[in-house]
Amino acid sequence: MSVIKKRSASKTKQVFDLEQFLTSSTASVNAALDQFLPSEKSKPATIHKAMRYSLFAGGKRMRPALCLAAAAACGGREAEAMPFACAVECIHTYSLVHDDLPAMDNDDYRRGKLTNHKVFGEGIAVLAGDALLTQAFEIAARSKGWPRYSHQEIILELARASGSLQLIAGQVADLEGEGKKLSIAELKFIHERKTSALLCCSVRLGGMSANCPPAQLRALTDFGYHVGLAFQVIDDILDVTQTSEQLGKTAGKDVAVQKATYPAIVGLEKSRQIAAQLTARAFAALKIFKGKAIALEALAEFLLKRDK
Ligand code: GRG
Repeated sequence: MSVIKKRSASKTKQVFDLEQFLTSSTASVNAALDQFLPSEKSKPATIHKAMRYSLFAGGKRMRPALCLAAAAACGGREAEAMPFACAVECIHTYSLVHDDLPAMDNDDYRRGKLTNHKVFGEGIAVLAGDALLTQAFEIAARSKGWPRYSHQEIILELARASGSLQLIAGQVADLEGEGKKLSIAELKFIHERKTSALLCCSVRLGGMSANCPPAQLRALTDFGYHVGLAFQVIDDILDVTQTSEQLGKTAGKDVAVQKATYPAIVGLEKSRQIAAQLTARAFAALKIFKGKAIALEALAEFLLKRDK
């Protein structure tokens, strides 16, 4: 059953205009990122050009959207969640820039454009990634704190999600797993850290920006965790079913480097079932919002059905 608004949607069921939400949230996030980042002319211009090149290369802005949607579910305002929406996008973009480096995945295309190191060279790409990661913490530190959530907790949230026990842990396990036969449990360990941790952090920060009560934060954590896992299963499916043009990055890479993925271990059909089950778990977590989390529901549905 879809919650996303369609032309023929029934009048009785609550539906959500996700297209309008994404168009508007992407525009606001892009404008805010433009304000938060040093201008291209700031010296040395090369690093600021490189940071902006990848940040504004045309990502889907799913983490910011999840952050803003979580804030809305908790009755918060977009402006209060915006610094965190931008911070998570900076961390995400840093991880992509570094992931594409020759020492990692060695990719030539990302977000439909040449990768950062192909345009600016490896040294600047490493530094652009470093600077984007640091920028995220500066943005969060400049934001305001809330009665329930201090700056310390907010910074800790970002540090944990991007540190050596989460995002980096997932990347390390991913690199070390190449060419090896991994179990489903080992693959889940990678997905939880490489992908789910930052998506979950995005949702949690949205709730925290609305000063949400603990029960709502627990529900958002449950939602973010399952949506994050589903996101990576779908990403693995798209890698084998879509073209490089559709994805804006090299398709078929996982098979080429013998990466353990759900499609490789359980096949495409079972992978689709697993992604749908994870999304259903995410939906179930939103019950306590009693219909106020419709933007999150629509995003979870969209992420399950996405084709890029
Ligand atoms: C510290 C040297 C060094 C490297 C770290 C942590 C890391 C590199 C890489 C993270 C691993 C990674 C790229 C995980 C994949 C997550 C994922 C599915 C990304 C794609 O997200 P989308 O589809 O991308 O939202 P867009 O471009 O739309 O934002």
